[in-house]
Amino acid sequence: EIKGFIFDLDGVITDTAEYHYKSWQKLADEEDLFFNREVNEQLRGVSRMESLEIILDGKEVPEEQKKEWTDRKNSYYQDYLEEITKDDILDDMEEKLMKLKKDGYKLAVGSSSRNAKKVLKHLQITDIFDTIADGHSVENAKPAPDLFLYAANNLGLKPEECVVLEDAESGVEAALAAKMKAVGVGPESRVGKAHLVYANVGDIDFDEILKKL
Ligand code: B16
Ligand code: MG
Repeated sequence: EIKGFIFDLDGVITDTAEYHYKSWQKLADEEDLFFNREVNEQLRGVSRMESLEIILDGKEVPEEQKKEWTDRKNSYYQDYLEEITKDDILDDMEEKLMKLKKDGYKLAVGSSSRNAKKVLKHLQITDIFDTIADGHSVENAKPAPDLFLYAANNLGLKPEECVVLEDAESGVEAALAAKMKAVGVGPESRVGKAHLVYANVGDIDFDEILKKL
């Protein structure tokens, strides 16, 4: 029986991917690193340092340099975050969240981002959630199941009682590794391993999810 929902943030509740992209692009231009939208696609749901490793593509760089680069990218990203408002909530996601809450389901955020709380604050939806699991919560990032297990534990639910909504392949894998029900948002090529797939956030149908999963 489904008792709770764990929502990924970037790509499910809001679209911060564009800001991540612009921030990495700025750093890459400054440091002469190869980067474009195609590379950016691979960074979906991936932690900050892991994202840099993907961009570096095997190129060896001293640790302090990596730290400085990820810090700089993050400062660009945080500047963009200042512009986020309630209008940046995707489609009718807030109404859907409120309906689930009213129906008695537990709600969590399960995001790789260390900026998740700041994003939620700007979107003004922090209080809807019973718990927020973010990039600070656990050691092992997605595709490890740790973040979602941490969220479920905070909700007081067993993994099989939770549905995860994810737009990233690494996130779907993490949900499956946690033995949770996975709903993918995006193309089959990316989230096809999920139990149920919707092409867009606006298509997500919670009555159908509750019936089918
Ligand atoms: P930060 P999610 C992820 O958020 C993003 O999709 C990913 O592109 C980003 O690198 C990661 O958060 C870390 O973000 O640099 O803010 O810690 O999809 O897991 O909500
Ligand atoms: Mg995501």
